[in-house]
Amino acid sequence: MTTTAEPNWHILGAGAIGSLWASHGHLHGHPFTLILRDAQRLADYQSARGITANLGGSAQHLPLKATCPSQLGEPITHLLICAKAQQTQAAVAAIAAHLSDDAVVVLLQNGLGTAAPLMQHKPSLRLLQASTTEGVFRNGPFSIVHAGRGQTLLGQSTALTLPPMGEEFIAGIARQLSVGPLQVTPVADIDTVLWQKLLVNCAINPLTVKYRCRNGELLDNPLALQELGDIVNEIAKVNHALGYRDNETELLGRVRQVASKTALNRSSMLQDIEAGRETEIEFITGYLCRLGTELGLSLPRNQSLLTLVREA
Ligand code: KPL
Repeated sequence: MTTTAEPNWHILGAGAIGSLWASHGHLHGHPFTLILRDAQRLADYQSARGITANLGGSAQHLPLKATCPSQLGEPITHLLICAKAQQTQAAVAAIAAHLSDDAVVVLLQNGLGTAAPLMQHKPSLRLLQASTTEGVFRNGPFSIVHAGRGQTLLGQSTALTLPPMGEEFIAGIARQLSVGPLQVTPVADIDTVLWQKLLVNCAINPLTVKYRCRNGELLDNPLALQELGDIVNEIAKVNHALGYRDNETELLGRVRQVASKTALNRSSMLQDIEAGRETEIEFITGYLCRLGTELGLSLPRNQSLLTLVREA
């Protein structure tokens, strides 16, 4: 599938999603280069001799191309950012000197609020955003399991008022990022996709931290289910104030559907808490609460979950 004209894509963030893309790329003749945090992490990766990936079936060892900020040579012209929202600014700052001014950058992560600071940093980047429901988790250092198939959507946010890149250009980027079973579909309105994903994450992720449970267990626990309803009630107010049409019942239906489809998942936020890592809460519930304040809405349930996760 690779032709010599294919651009050289780098992936920033070798967590579950970044490693998933790099693994499928490697297997399908599209060698992405993973950018690891620092020289120590790269040395650890080299000792592990690559990524162990269970992509359905049995685990395999994949010697993916990897580097770190201090060893970057060539300019980065195409960058897929899979770093967690809370790590994005620092991770981009570490490679900024190597990032072409007009690089194509695709932001693929949970949460909202990282795109605008990125553009302030480098105003002529060609920034696209993506959202995925591929189910993947880390089961050890440099080891991932692709547990469930999902959908990946890509588009240009209108919130950033950048020059339009055009459908054909975006379709070309979607094709370049479609590797093996990972298909990336261009969409006209990525802002709505990202917003709806944020709402689902606001409802499910912090509650799984509160109840220390898998996504599906929120539906089996009457207390958690009641709280899910209360949270969605507040979310619906913000949704309405922003002019979106879907009402509280529809939002709750969507949240319940995701919780049920991903019933056996431990949410990414719960996984972060259990591993002692910083969570994405400021870019999920924190983002919603800041928006609520700007809109003059009070969101006490979400605010108290924000506090709970910050202190967890
Ligand atoms: O996106 C997710 C996450 O865990 O971050 C959900 C949809 C809740 C699936 O686990």
